[in-house]
Amino acid sequence: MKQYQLSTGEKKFISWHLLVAILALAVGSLFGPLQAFEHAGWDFYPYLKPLIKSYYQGLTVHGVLNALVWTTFFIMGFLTFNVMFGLKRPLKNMTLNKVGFWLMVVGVVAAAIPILANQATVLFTFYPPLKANWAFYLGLTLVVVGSWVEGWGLFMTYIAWRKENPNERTPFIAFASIITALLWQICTLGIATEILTMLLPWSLGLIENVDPQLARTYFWFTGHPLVYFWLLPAYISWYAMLPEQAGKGKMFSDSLARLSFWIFLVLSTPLGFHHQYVDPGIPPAWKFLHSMLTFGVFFPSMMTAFTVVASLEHAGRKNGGKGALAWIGKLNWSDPSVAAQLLAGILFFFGGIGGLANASYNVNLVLHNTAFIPGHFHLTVATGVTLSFMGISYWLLPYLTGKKLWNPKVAVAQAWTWFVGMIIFSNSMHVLGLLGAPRRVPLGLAPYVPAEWNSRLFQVGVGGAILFISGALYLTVMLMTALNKEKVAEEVTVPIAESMQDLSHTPEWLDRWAPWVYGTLALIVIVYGPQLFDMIKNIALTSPGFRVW
Ligand code: HAS
Ligand code: CU
Repeated sequence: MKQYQLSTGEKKFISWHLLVAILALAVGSLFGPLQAFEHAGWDFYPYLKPLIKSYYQGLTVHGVLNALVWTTFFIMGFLTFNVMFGLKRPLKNMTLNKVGFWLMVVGVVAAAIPILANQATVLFTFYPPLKANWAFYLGLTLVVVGSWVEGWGLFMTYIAWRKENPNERTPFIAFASIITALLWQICTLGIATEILTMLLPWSLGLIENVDPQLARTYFWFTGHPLVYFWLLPAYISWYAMLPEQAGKGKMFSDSLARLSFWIFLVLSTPLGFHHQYVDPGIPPAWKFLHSMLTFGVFFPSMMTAFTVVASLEHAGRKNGGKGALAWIGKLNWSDPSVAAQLLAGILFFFGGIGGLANASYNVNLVLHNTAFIPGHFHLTVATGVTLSFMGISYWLLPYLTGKKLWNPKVAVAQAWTWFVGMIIFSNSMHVLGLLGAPRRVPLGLAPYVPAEWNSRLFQVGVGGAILFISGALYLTVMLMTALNKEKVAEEVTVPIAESMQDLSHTPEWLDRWAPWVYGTLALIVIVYGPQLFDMIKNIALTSPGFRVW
């Protein structure tokens, strides 16, 4: 059966998202190895002085471009693709989505200028009282607003589809994409409030001081669900695309997949205090409640691990795989898209386990603000998510451009070098954290480094070097594919792993929005409301801004 086709204009629109995403990754990931090298004692920052003034400016570029820009642009492009392809219809209002996209682009440029001018060296969490130039906050706001507008475009498209198809189950990739976009709309209210009521007026000189504790609370209202906004698009691909690519496998359970997305919607936002266990202004009882909910949000990931591995096993056995684990060898490891996503999933597993350590109220006191945390998030966002997105782009770019993927063997090598480099890098970061090494510190300059850190700091540098090679390979493959004169023989088939059961087995309540959305809002009000009310009522605008760089 012939697949639904996107128009040339629609493909171009999605390609633009990819272009901005990959440009951000190209610049942002340049600084990762620089930081790793600094830790190993090979400090290149002094040579960059005319351009980049400090380690912290480099770290800000790295965090903002990689964690915020690369992810958000890739995700909005991928979700838009999923909605159109999944629902087999064009966007309801393409102009609206284009407006959203260009707002995001203007925002990125507005934020980039002060960062590059060393006027916003405040890292990707931009905690006050560190004070950046107003253009930085305005730029971030525009990125968020632009992503909202694109999200509205997706909701309108879904509603239009629903009217045309009142009794059909929403196709999974569109269903999961709409939930992801909705999660984003709800959770970004925190950061929007933080910037619009405090940081922007403060940076413009309209108010003199800020309340850092309240600002951090707003930030983490968004900051934690942000990690699921990154993760869920990768999960969409793992659930509904990867099994097909890995060997014509089917999705083990459509119902489990849908249920896990609903649980993510309900549980992602009301647990931001697990980033604030050491903050003095929040009573322990609330922190404890958020820690319990954090253990709750662990379950949909376990469901995902189970469902995806079962679907992959189906693929492996179809390919002739036998034994308890030997089927793994029969997956299509030679397909770079498959290799990248499988390796991403394997490392993500360990990132998830580290997350449980972080989430434990008392263990967190040992780990917080140590190198363990960047160790954790390089397995999650920088591998589980980023390596998966790289894997997706290995079929998506040829699909969008009609150009053949340039040298798939190099792309496979890219996935493996990322995997190996990240094991070395993140393992040594985790251990360094346990040994007490702080995060966000140019450790190469620190006079207090004990001897037992040295071998680990060296490994951080080695991991960084391998990751640098991997990043360069990725960019080469993308660039050479975009320039490739060789066209794909016929339209690239979009990998879709159908459910093993007929969709009529999926209970109808899993396709009903109201209970889940109301439940989500209610839970947020219950576990954030009282504390936020208290903090806003007692707002203490006491801290002036600091520029420590
Ligand atoms: Fe986290 C800090 C707790 C998941 C990202 N996290 C961070 C920060 C970032 C981040 C960026 O409770 C630092 C922020 C900052 O700058 O301060 N995190 C958790 C927990 C989870 C978790 C409990 N984190 C993520 C994800 C992220 C991410 C996902 C990005 C995408 N994290 C914390 C806590 C902190 C924290 C505390 C604060 C620490 C502090 O003190 O500052 C869980 O949701 C994880 C659940 C995951 C699993 C794994 C399931 C495994 C799967 C793999 C399947 C395998 C496949 C492959 C497909 C249970 C699904 C098969 C292959 C074959 C070959 C067969
Ligand atoms: Cu979190």
